[in-house]
Amino acid sequence: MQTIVILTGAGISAESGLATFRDPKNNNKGGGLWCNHRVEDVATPEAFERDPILVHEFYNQRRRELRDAHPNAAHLALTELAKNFEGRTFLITQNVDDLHLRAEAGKKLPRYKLLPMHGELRKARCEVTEEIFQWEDDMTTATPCPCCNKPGRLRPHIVWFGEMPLYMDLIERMLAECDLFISIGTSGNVYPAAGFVQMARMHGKAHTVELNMEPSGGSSMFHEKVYGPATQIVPAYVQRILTGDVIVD
Ligand code: BJW
Repeated sequence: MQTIVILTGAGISAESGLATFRDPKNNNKGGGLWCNHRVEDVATPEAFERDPILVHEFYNQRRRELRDAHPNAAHLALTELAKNFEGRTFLITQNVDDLHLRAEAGKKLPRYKLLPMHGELRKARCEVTEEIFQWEDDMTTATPCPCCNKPGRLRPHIVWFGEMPLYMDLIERMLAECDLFISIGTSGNVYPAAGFVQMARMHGKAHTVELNMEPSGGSSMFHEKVYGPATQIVPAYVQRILTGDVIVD
């Protein structure tokens, strides 16, 4: 086995205390809603144009919550995989939190690449110049842009509905080349990520595995499925890979 592609979603960060998007049992976070708004209503360029104060507040709140969150055993297990697997590991995350990055803790992992395809909460982007900045604090319509020094030009560096996800060329290449595709903690509702399992099977030779709390929308597409909390099933599956217990043709 030479190449592993992993796709993660909100479920991998749930046990770090970060809310998922669509879990009806997400009771203290309003059933997967944010202040009665569906993510589809706040995460669009049209919503940002219509009500930038509301959209900034959505991301400011999540950026604040991220300060108290820490990588959990599932994030750490994937870093161990990247460190010890002798082939290449591509970790595509739909999450905009930085918990995979923090799990790496500055380690040098030469055959590994992290691809945050829906952007990064701790980054801001100038709508005029497209320049990207590290961003830790709240952002408002009055915040001056660091490159043009004008207010109203900064937006969260997030891929909203209707926008093209990042790294798609590399992702499509890797899906066609990979031997093992693992999907972790995602409901399979949002494209193109929801279609990666089909791409890995149709264009490539991958063995496909779903690790999730419950069957996702696309669960029938996977060769192998394990259900349970990510902090338990991900370290166990990584152990299986590293001990040669996952056989791929
Ligand atoms: C646990 C757990 C535990 C819980 N352990 N597991 C009609 C048909 C097809 C497509 C479209 C369509 N109409 C529009 C589209 C396209 C659209 C889309 O998919 N819409 C759908 C709503 C239908 N997609 C787009 O617009 C994308 N761009 C695009 O398509 O560009 C064109 C293109 C063409 C060709 C090639 C490529 C591109 C952009 C999508 C942007 C998504 N953005 C968001 C918000 C921004 C980021 C942010 O604010 O955080 O990204 S939406 C939101 O959903 C977020 C997430 O990354 C994404 C996925 O959610 P995820 O991670 O799956 O979370 P949940 O909550 O849904 O699921 C959690 C799972 O974890 C559950 O299964 C739980 O069981 C599990 N779980 N606890 C293990 N402890």
